Amino acid sequence: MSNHIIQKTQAELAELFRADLTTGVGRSVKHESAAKHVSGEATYVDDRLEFPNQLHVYARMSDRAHARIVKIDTAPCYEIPGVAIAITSKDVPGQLDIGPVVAGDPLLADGKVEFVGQVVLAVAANSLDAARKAAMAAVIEYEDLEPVLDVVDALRKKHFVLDSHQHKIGDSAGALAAAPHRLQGRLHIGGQEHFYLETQISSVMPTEDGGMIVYTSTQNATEVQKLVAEVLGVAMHKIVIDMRRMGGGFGGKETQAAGPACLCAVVAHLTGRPTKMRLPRVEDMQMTGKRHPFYVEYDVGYDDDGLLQGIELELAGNCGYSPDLSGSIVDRAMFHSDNAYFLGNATINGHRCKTNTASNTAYRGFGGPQGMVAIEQVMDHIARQLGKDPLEVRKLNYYGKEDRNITHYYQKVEHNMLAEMTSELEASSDYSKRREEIRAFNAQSPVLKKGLALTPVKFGISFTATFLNQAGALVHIYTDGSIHLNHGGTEMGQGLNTKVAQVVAEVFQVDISRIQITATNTDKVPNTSPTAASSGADLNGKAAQNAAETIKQRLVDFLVREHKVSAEDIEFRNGQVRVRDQFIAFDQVIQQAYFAQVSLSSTGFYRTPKIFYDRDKAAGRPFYYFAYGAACSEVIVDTLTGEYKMLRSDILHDVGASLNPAIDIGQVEGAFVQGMGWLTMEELVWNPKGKLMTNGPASYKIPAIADMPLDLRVKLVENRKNPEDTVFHSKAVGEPPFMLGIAVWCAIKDAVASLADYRQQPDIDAPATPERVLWGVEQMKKYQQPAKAIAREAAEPV
Ligand code: MTE
Ligand code: QUE
Ligand code: MOS
Repeated sequence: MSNHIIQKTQAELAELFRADLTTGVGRSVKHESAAKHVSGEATYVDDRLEFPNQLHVYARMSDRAHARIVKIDTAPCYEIPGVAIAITSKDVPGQLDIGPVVAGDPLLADGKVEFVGQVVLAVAANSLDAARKAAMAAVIEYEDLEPVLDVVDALRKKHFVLDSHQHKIGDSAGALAAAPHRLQGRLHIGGQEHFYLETQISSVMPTEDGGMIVYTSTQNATEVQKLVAEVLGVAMHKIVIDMRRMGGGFGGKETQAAGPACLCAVVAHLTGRPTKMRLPRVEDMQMTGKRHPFYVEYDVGYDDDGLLQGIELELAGNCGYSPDLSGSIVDRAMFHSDNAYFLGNATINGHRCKTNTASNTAYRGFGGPQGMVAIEQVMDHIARQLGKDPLEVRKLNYYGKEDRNITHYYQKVEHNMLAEMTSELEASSDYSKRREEIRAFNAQSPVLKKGLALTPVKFGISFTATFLNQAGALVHIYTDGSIHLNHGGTEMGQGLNTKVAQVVAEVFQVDISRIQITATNTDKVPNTSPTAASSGADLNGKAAQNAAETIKQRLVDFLVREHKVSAEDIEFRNGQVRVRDQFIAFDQVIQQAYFAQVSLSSTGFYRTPKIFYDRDKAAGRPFYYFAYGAACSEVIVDTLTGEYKMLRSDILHDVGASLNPAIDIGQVEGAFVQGMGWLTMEELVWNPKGKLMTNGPASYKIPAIADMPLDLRVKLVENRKNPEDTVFHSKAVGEPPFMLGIAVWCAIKDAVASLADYRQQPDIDAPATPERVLWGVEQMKKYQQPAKAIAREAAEPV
């Protein structure tokens, strides 16, 4: 090995040493792939050079919501030129079921279909076109069965995919009976399509010894590895998953990436040929699960001030046809049905309703948003009954610092920041002044009505399935001083790779350009948890820090021996190492260590401390800590059409000591807009036969630039480290700000409530589409004074 390193003088090195590292933690280092995202050079699975002799797979979907399969004839498929194979459930060599936690998801329909979009058979051909033609040529005969399409219907029939579960604290029945006031209500909360830009895709190459290498867009590499092994009936060590980046995941690639990967693997196994499958958008939208729609019933007791005395909640998640992750998702809805509020006496029942629709799955917030929408509806409802500003009722019910701080699952809420954050946001958003201005505006504006709402977010960080809170990493330093980094997390645009590289840069005190992050790969870091629950940086950052610290300690030990100094004499800083008063460039230290036979590679591991949860008792500390946020949103509603515009949103969000403020602000903005889209414009519509009609961008509307609040002000809480020992005292950011979007939904309801002098709660289910807003307007008109209604008609010529 020749020495290419340019020797610097001691004075030059000393000067470099004193300068600050610009790419460690806490700095707005740009996303590792930012330039490639913009130029189009970032490689996604479909951009990979194709393997010679590759097959394309196309799946034939069920067009029935519930039916027995009487006959499948694949003979006509083979009449299409270029067709290699048509497969049905009978052709799967190993296990057919790919359910992630419990069985229920057959890779290919097995004797029956349970939703429109379920995969019945798949065809592999030389071209996608031939595969599609052939798949459509197959003959499938059904005998229709009665479908269940409505969540309330499923709830009443106790048609569930998993057992119901209860969280209970105190005596809710007694508290409700004794409360000075009591009200009941019900609410439908819609689902949400993930609309990742890159649809589900996998490409599989058969290797030696019956193995497979799988390039796939997944948040959950180990799960895909396990399921591919299971459907092939081989050991996991035969299967390698490689995942460089996703074009968005949002929870939709936690379990649902496995289907295409397994179909490709089966085809590759049966034909010996490399195989690729990419779902066209309309099929992705019908085949894969979405956010769970929820139906909620509430019964609450409160006093004259609006302080909760007791609450009973029924949360019914529409899980679709199979369990998937619905056990944990409805649990998380239950865990977040307090949001920021001390419930006191509470009974919360969570139900997992089975309907004949695609199996609903993880989506940013993982059920938490649905639970929080329920309690925010309750806060609004109480405020309207008492004629109070909803913010007053919210603040009154916040968890306390010293008392009133036990959740309904017996975790104590520590380090609660919401009182201070709410005051700060109230001041910076000019809440009270604008509240007055809006009342005055509405009083003189007969058609256009403004609304305002300030809502909090408290989101529990950790997988509630405690065992998932672990991560691994692998760090190599090569002899030229360049660093190769791998960890168990996956990059989906959220900046995880950048953050983990910043952590390693910080430990070694080197520039981030020295660190190469490589694709997530199951033969480098095994047994990974899904990149989910917002914990990617918390878990993998700590694991990578652990690996880097191990190597650094070896370097220190070596320098101590070599230079006969003590460990305190050694300091790593900005690409240099100071050994007492001598400065050595980092790459030279690495070279010396190599020649001294020091290992320059290490794994790292991390498990979250302090957490435990006993689901049978529904008690414990499922969350390591909470992330907090608050949003204040103003909207204007046209009460003749139900249309509205977002005028302004002010956000204050807590990320502890940010690993990367630019990335974190991007996450807050993106999550807020995605949450707002869910609760306002994104509407899923099925026809009476259970077919999803909103199956493309023309009929399913996600927020675009014109839907942004005209004025959006995002601020991170400053100088507030996470009190827990998280990676450099940061906090998770991926999901919590999604729920800031609730402020927009509440502001729309506020504008409509102005029609009945803020004394009635309009029944506006989510999403608050213009149609629903208009119904809310009609409902409010019933409460208006007759004289006022006449005056209004006179004032508004039609
Ligand atoms: N940001 C982008 N750009 N794309 C995504 O798919 N997924 C979200 C969030 N932010 C997502 C995203 C979801 S659902 C989660 S759980 C977290 O990122 C996962 O990454 P993290 O744990 O590294 O924050
Ligand atoms: C949040 C999450 C997940 C979760 C729990 C959370 C999640 C997830 C699982 C899960 C649970 C049990 C399993 C499993 C996964 O739980 O994403 O494989 O056996 O996958 O609070 O995001
Ligand atoms: Mo996120 S829903 O936990 O992938």
